[in-house]
Amino acid sequence: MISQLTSTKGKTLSCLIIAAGMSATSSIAYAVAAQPYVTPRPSAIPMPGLSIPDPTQVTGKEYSNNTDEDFIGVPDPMQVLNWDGLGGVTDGVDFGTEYEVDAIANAGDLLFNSVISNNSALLYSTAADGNIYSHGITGASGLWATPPVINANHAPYDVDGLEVWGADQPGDSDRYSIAGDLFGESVYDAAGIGIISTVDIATAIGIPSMYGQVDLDALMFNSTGTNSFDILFSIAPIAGIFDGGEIWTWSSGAAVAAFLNQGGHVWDTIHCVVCEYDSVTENINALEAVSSVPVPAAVWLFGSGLLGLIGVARRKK
Ligand SMILES: [Ca+2]
Ligand SMILES: [Ca+2]
Ligand SMILES: [Ca+2]
Ligand SMILES: [Ca+2]
Repeated sequence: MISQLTSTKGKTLSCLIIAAGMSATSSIAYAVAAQPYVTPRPSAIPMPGLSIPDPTQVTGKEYSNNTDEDFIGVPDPMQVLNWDGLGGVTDGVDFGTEYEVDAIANAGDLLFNSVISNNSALLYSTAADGNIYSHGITGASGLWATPPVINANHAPYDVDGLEVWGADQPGDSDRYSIAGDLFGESVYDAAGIGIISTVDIATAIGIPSMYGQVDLDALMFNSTGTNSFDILFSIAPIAGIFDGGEIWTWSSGAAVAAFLNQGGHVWDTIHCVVCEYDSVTENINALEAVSSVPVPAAVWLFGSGLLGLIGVARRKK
């Protein structure tokens, strides 16, 4: 059956069938037939506002699991995944082969200024948690995406990096951090060059001598010049000081960072993250923003339905 499909129907489909075939014999994790990745609509520019579109309406979605894996769930350090919001996943950018990626962003995150001025909803995940939550500009919290919606083939155990609104191709996530902030760097560019150090982050949050304990674990990024930027970030917990649920905004030219003020409150240490939507822990380990899309949802729903019909028609031939 596999060879028949391979000879008549091209590489992508045959690979999916083979992956599904393997699942039946080699691992319970692959017992579900592979969900094909559906190429989404073209990149869109979101508009600030009250609206919180669902994942199927948001373009260019990427995530990182903890621990890093490829699209069928095989461990693969520094591999980032594209997800279509219908359960389909494919490999995205791969930053290397050695370390665990624990934060991703684009150099020009589209809603950066909008979310820090409370004109867009925040998206976040917490540690040991595969869900993604939304926090609207009025303070309403919601569950934005569950693990099976993110990846029906291999539900993420812990989403630890999130990026949306980019192009549907590898390379949209071009800023990242690695677990533990090894080598004294908190943020790397796409070439693997450290551009924000642990000393920079420690100094900005008021603990300069403790830079060795800093591990940036969630990031949004906004370039403002060749060597200048604004960032939104969280760090892993530091016992007795930070619980990891803090979200700071910091400009490269500023002496200190400030806690984000979004959705009716400040995201400081006192704020209870778990109380927002029964998240698993206080530690926020993925950050993004979401807002209205500039076309009616019905158009995209129609488009998705059309793609589905084309797929069915092809399979019946
Ligand atoms: Ca990861
Ligand atoms: Ca998580
Ligand atoms: Ca890190
Ligand atoms: Ca954190």
